[in-house]
Amino acid sequence: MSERRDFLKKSALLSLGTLATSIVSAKKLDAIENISNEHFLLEEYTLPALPYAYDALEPFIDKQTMELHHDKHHQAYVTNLNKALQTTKHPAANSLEEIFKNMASFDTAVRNNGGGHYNHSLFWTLMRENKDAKPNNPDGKVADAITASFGTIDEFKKQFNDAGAKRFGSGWAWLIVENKKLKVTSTPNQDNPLMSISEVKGTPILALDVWEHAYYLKYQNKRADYMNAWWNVVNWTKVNELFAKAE
Ligand code: MN3
Repeated sequence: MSERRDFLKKSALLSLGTLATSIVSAKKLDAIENISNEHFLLEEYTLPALPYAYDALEPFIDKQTMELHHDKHHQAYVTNLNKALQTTKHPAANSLEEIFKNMASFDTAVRNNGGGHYNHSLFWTLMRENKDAKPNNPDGKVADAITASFGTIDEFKKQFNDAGAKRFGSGWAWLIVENKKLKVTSTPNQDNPLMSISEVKGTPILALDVWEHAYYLKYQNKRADYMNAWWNVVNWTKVNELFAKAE
């Protein structure tokens, strides 16, 4: 039993007040535990499967990087998030969205690993195979919105690449929707624009991981080369889906 469940069970027992614990039947204990489960038991987060094979993003993002990035790095965020939440008693701890809205009242482990889990889960879905290196420009409504906000697609890409390049150390570049407007921004570490503590807030519709673990095996210190290559595998269908929901 987790510490949290144990704590809740003890609280439930205490709330019975005058009833001595010795006369609470096993059946009642079960009932108390079920109530606790229903209302308080936190979700265990799990690693989502990649929506494609590890080598699907070749030659732009290599198989070994994808294996390590997904199976080791993302898995570690999931494991450590579950661990950190076991001892968290905050009433908003039941969903990542609620946690992000109340980010300042959670500890660093929840912030880093909750962000890590959310950001990577989103990131995998924002890429797709493009083995023949076909031109992969934005299409649909998001293309119109990008042109309206940034002038041209190239200007948008330039601003996005700048956001990634100028993020010192580890972090993410983002395209977000805020008050029906598109904005490019970046965050440090595993922060994201949904977090209350984020300098620029909004709903992410495109995300790029610029941590060294995302590119170092293939691109070494050349983050700009990785970012340029990444545009080939952006899943604009998914970006359009997120844009439609965020508008
Ligand atoms: Mn990463």
